Amino acid sequence: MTDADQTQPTPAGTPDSAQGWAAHGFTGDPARLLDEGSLVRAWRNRWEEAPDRPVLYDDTSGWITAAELSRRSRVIAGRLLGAGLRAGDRILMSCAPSVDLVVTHVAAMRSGLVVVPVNTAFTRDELANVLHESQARLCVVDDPSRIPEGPAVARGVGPAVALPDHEAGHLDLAGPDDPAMLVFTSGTTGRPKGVMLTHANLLSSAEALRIAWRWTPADRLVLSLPLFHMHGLGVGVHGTLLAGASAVIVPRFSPDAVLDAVRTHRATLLFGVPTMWVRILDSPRVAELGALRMCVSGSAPLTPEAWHGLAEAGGQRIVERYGMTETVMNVSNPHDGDRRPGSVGLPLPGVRVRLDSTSEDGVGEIVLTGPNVFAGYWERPEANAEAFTADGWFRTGDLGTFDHDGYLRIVGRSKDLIITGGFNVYPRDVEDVLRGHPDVADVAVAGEPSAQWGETVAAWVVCHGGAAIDADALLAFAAARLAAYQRPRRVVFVDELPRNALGKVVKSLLR
Ligand code: MLC
Ligand code: AMP
Repeated sequence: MTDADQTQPTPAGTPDSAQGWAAHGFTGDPARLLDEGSLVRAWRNRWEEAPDRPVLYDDTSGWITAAELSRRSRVIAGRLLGAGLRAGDRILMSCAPSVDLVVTHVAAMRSGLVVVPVNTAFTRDELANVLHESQARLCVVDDPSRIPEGPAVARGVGPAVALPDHEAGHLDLAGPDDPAMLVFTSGTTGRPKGVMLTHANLLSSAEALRIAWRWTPADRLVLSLPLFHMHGLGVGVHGTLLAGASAVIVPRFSPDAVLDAVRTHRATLLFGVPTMWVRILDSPRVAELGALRMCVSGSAPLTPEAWHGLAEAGGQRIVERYGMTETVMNVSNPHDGDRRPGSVGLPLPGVRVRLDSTSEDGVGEIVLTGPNVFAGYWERPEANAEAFTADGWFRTGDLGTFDHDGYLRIVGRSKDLIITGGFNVYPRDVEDVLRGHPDVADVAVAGEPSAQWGETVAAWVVCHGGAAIDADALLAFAAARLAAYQRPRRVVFVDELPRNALGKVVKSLLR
């Protein structure tokens, strides 16, 4: 699953992905995306080419150069290896964005460890669930009280990992097929699924973006995304280091904070989720976007209204792109040429895209293959069997259509998922929690449209006969068990839930 399979036939009517690659400025063999072998070796090459170049900034650390990143990550790698961690061991990280956190992430990858990034909003129970599944040997957290007791846990305190110093020895030994990250897609109830990403997955995707977005050492990214998801880490951090460029880390997003950073540091790039772009559009400072070379939106749909608003008020034709934890980045609007509102664009270099089970109106499930596609779910053979087609392409669970010239539009999802502000909420997780309330007889959770958040979480609840429960009490119950972004914003009490002949709730009838 790590090699792009160029021999697969594609059904008639499927655009040739290689034409998309050409539109992004890439021709030839996708294997070329892996020329540097692994992400860590590629980074090291950049540091050696220009050791004095500034690479990372935050208000606490100031600027650090490539040579300092190389040196500091070696120090932390020594501490991790000195604590007994070995290549392939998992290291859980759940911290606010900072230069120190990036240094630790780089150190772990250079040591051949497998980084398990975890949402900082997760409750203690959610974190315990991921810890249990991943069997991480070390946890790097801002707040050690979030880590449950467990014999296999050595505590790192703070992103700078307070462990004894130790000689690191040889680093950057990981090969393309070695695991680099294990990312859990949900942690609330049941068994979360861990996405195994190899060094080749991460390198090929970052390299495809470097080419497509004309990312050069002259670029400076304002990075105000969480560093536990593909958007902030796989695109923002990995892409910056691969391009030999620089990033200014703004740990707490606000339009003023990012626009101040753009101005102060003469930035060229800004990446965000649609909620961020909508907030910037509402800011009186939106015209300051004009100072940037390129703005990118992803993780959830950007409405054409917001796209046009940002073009008019901000002078930016936003590049919308489409990614996923399992596949890093898949499709992007082109740097040169038509950037089409409402479309996610053309397949990125190395990625082949087709639609399966297409209906008469041209809507089908988006399936794809390429060197970006993950190595499978951690210890979940049954989930792997469902996730791939008979010919080995990954089923995204997203529904799409192609424009006549091969531009992809995402028109819906076949998976039961709510995306709010760029964070994924699995309705099942929220339903399981609410069902745990003694007065709740039945419950269904679904997304409701929201101009700012894209979708918000809502719950339809049936109470046991005679039970007198109010929405506030139920929300307080949920608040103790769910991360803030997972909590319902609205509770609707109903006598019964609409079900089909098979007894399944018909969510479209709830709203
Ligand atoms: C925060 N809250 C959210 C929320 N974020 N609720 C729903 N959805 C969200 N996304 C909660 C807060 O905890 C708070 O709750 C209340 O909403 C208001 O908070 P806020 O201050 O207005 O929000 P803020 O902290 O500013 O966060 C908004 C945001 C953040 C947009 C900056 O959500 C964010 O960083 N999103 C980015 C997510 C991301 O990186 N996704 C990438 C996934 S990778 P209370 O109870 O305290 O009032 C992926 C692949 C790909 O999908 O293609 O990229
Ligand atoms: P995650 O598992 O958090 O990586 O979320 C991946 C999902 O985000 C995808 O399967 C899509 O449903 C959604 N997504 C990402 N980018 C876009 C986009 N530009 N437009 C619409 N949906 C998107």
